Amino acid sequence: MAKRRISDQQKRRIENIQQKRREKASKNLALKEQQLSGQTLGAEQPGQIITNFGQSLIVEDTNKNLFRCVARQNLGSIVCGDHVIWQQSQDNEGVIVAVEPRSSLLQKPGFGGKLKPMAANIDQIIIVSSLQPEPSSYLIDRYLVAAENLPATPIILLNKIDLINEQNRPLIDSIENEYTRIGYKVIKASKIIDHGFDQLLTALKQKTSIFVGLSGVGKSSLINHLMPELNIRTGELSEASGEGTHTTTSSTLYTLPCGGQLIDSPGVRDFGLWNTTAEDILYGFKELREFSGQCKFSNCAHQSEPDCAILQALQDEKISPQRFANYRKMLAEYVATV
Ligand SMILES: Nc1nc2c(ncn2[C@@H]2O[C@H](COP(=O)(O)OP(=O)(O)OP(=O)(O)O)[C@@H](O)[C@H]2O)c(=O)[nH]1
Ligand SMILES: [Mg+2]
Ligand SMILES: [Zn+2]
Repeated sequence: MAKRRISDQQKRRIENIQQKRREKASKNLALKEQQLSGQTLGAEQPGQIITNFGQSLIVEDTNKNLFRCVARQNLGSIVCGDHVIWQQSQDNEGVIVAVEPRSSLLQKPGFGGKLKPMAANIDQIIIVSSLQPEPSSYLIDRYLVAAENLPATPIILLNKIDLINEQNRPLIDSIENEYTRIGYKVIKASKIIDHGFDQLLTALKQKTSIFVGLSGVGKSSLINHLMPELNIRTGELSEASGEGTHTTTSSTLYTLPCGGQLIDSPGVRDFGLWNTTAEDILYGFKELREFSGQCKFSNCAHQSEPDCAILQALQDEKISPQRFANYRKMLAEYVATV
């Protein structure tokens, strides 16, 4: 992936701006804390983070009411899906005083390669691809590596299938066949022809899932189609946050009528892996992982070693050449060779 080149001067300027913003934010927080300490706070109670707007976080209480909260300092980053302990300060406001331990934390590389937490306590990652923009098996495979290592169950969703035509049908069919063969659930969907939503709902039941994928693949549209009553909820959220219309700029958690929770995440232009080792990447290719235990050498790099079970499986067509090529490409891209 081409790295963006920025000059030292630009770097210093960006760092300066960020430092000023951090100072301003901590001043704001201190002020808010001062105001809060002057108020009587309600009893400590459990809640869940619905979304994080930076300075304010939206907490849902056990009665599904929403509260705009600030967090006490030193709680670290708090993200969508987090379970917290909070206290009410005013009518619709409160303060978060503790974060419960997480079962998982999904992160993505942010500016300058620093990992940015996206969402917590995820069971399933729904990798959304579409016909427009076109699906890429390399992107799907990078998301699969991230999901397998989290760990969370990945599901592949091919969206906008109303746009299937003679030219793109072979690509869609091959993606569907390939990933189904490996053992992943593949769901084809379209809001235009109302396809795939029963299958999607069944998969989402009783789980906490997150939609991830490129910008424009239709993640928010899928949620709107699943829950037509959502507009009310969106209005509620905007009101609680005071930030006006809610767009997909931060991850947001929705509770499904059938049980289960679904997080809409802002789309990305690309998805890279960070802090990834060769072991993580192999672990993320689950059909390759299964063969790797049978290699002759325990430290086999699966490149040209004798009696390599992965290379043998490739020859026997038990592993697809496309997946193997993506595995090698990912190693070359993300793991420095010594
Ligand atoms: N043809 C077709 N278009 C669709 C379908 N679903 C969504 N779209 C269109 O795709 C565009 C992007 O949809 P969004 O739902 O905003 O995409 P998103 O993934 O949430 O995008 P970000 O929030 O930027 O990540 C919109 O113009 C939708 O109308 C579909 O099933 N078929
Ligand atoms: Mg969206
Ligand atoms: Zn091997």
